[in-house]
Amino acid sequence: MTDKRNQGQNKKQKQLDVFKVNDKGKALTTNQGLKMSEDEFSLKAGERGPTLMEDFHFREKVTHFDHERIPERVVHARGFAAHGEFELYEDMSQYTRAKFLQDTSTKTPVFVRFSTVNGARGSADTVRDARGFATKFYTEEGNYDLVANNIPVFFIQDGIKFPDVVHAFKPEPDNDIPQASTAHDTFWDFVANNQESAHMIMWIMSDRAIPRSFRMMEGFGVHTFRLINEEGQAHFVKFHWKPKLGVHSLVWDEAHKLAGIDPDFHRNDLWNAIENGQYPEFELGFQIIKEEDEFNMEFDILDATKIWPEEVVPVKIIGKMTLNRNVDNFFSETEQVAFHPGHVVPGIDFTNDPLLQGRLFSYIDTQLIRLGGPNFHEIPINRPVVPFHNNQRDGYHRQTINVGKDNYHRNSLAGNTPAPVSPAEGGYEHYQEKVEGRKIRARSESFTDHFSQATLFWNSMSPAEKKHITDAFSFELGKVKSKSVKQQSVDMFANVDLELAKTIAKRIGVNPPTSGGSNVTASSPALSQQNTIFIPDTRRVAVILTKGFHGPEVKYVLDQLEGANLFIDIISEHQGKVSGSNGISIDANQTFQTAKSVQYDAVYIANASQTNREFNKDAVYFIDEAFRHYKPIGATHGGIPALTINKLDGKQGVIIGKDNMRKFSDEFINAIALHRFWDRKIV
Ligand code: HDE
Repeated sequence: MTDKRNQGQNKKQKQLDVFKVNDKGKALTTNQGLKMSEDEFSLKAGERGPTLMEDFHFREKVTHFDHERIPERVVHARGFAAHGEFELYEDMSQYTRAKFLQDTSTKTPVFVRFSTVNGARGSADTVRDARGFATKFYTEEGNYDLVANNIPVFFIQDGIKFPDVVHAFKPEPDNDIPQASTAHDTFWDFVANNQESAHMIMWIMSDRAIPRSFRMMEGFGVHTFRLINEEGQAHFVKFHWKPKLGVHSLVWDEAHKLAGIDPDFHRNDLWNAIENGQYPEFELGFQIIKEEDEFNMEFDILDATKIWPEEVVPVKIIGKMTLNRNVDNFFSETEQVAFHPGHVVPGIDFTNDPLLQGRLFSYIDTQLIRLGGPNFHEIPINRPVVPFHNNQRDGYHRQTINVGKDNYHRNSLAGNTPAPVSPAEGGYEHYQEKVEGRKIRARSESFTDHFSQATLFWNSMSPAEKKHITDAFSFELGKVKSKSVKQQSVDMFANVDLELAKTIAKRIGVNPPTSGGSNVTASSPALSQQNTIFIPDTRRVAVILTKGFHGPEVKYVLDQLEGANLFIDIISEHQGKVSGSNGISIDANQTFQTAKSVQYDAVYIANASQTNREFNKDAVYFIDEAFRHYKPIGATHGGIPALTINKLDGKQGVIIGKDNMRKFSDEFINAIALHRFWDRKIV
């Protein structure tokens, strides 16, 4: 069984390996394979003369360079990806005939691209935004793409409005400001005048939009899809990814600062975790509704602004994805990967969700312009692991050499092949849904409740989460210049919660709404990050360590932290060797010039004595900032006085170790697992 699993997993890797080129140690050639004797000087008429047209090498090199860029994605331009594998926990044949969801003995290779939505390719990772979470499963029946987001609902209900919402959230067209941010007039004008966005906006203003890590995000297919089993029976399904590390976020001030200090924060985080063998894992879950229950929910299941509360429709966990290999080449793999919700396999089908229907048109269309023609499926990262055969021919950059003359269907020369095959032989057959109706441009009456689930979300938040949402609204609307847009927005969110709207109104200088409010009292605990998984694994700890530290005890603590799967950086007055007692020395890899507190989850002050004033000043700032971001802080021995200087003794989440290092390590690691201490009093 192990062999079979590994075969599945390695198949995509082997396919990609064929295309890998290692230029190291090789003679330099042109693209025609001609070895060149010179690559630094263009061909000139005389040493100080003009460059000659006949310099084919110069022209080839520069022309290729001039064409190195392809258009960035219209949305989701900034992304980062990794390879992995998917394994199934239990046979899902009761619901679907998809083979990769039936056979628990195979591992399906996957490629996952995480992304922000709004910003350009060079924007920062930590901006407030939804995150894309797109997975390509290279199955034995062809590629299946689950093109998901980390937020389970969307701004709009119909695909025809996508260009409008995207125009509104992108930088304003006159001056291209602001970058990668929704804190501007056109976005909020769109929101207030398209109130179907209310639920999505609550998520965007929440901590979900500033994730701590790609590894700590949920993924949601958003739309209702269909699963079809061997008997042709259909079930409605929503897809979920659940991270094994829990769902965690940054705080807004931290996200802001990280955008400058480490714009690649999420990239670094994912890359390093995989390089260090701490492979991110996500479990796949299904929420299933029977066909006959389509109209028994409080909302329309075709409406992409609605969730199915997990307490009403439980998420059944069916398998696990592990990301275990970084890409070899960002452009070839991450930039050229082409996802499409219409890449399905037998057993997975669509519904009439008008947003999904819009997507089914858009993705191929966008690849045509971005990847330069209809043969993007031949790019190595996009190739299925099974062969493809049809009568499609030619086009830009065609790679296959299709032999033979017969390139049309219904031929006799090739026995009418390639031939469609029956569902029993693996042929895809669309679900025969009965459809009836008049041609009409309209929204179904069942799509008009825009606020109940926005309030459900608000009701489900912890006090800290509610505060963050209120602050985020105040920030975003506080940046809006139009008083009318501010007022319209506040009035709109009075329909979600009157007190929330009043607080924002006061802060942004508009009239507090007097009417509104919601009579929805229900909540869904699954929506709160307070109820997620809390484990310390893979958190980053900054260790402040100066010479003269207590050798054995500090070493003991560091061993415990590493043993708990934590990543450690040692910050000292200089990089390199730092000496402690008992002849123990530790290598520092950071200084306060290279490391900032926002890059860490916790601080351990192992020793901060006997240092210069500059270092002390930086240490005070570093520790204070970590404290203000609610992070756990620990100190032992020569680190304890630093707590007193920062007035942190006895504060929540501040752990002191005097004699018992074992107890200290346990308490500190537990504190790290808790992520943040929201009830901490900060003055
Ligand atoms: Fe996309 N979306 N989208 N989208 N989307 C694209 O395709 C589009 C929507 C999502 O890492 C584009 O290759 C329309 C929902 C992800 O490469 C484009 C509509 C969800 C990615 C496109 C939506 C998504 C995209 C741009 C409304 C969550 C990045 C580049 C009808 C379920 C995939 C590209 C990657 C990318 C169109 C709405 C997720 C333009 C028309 C809802 C994760 O085709």
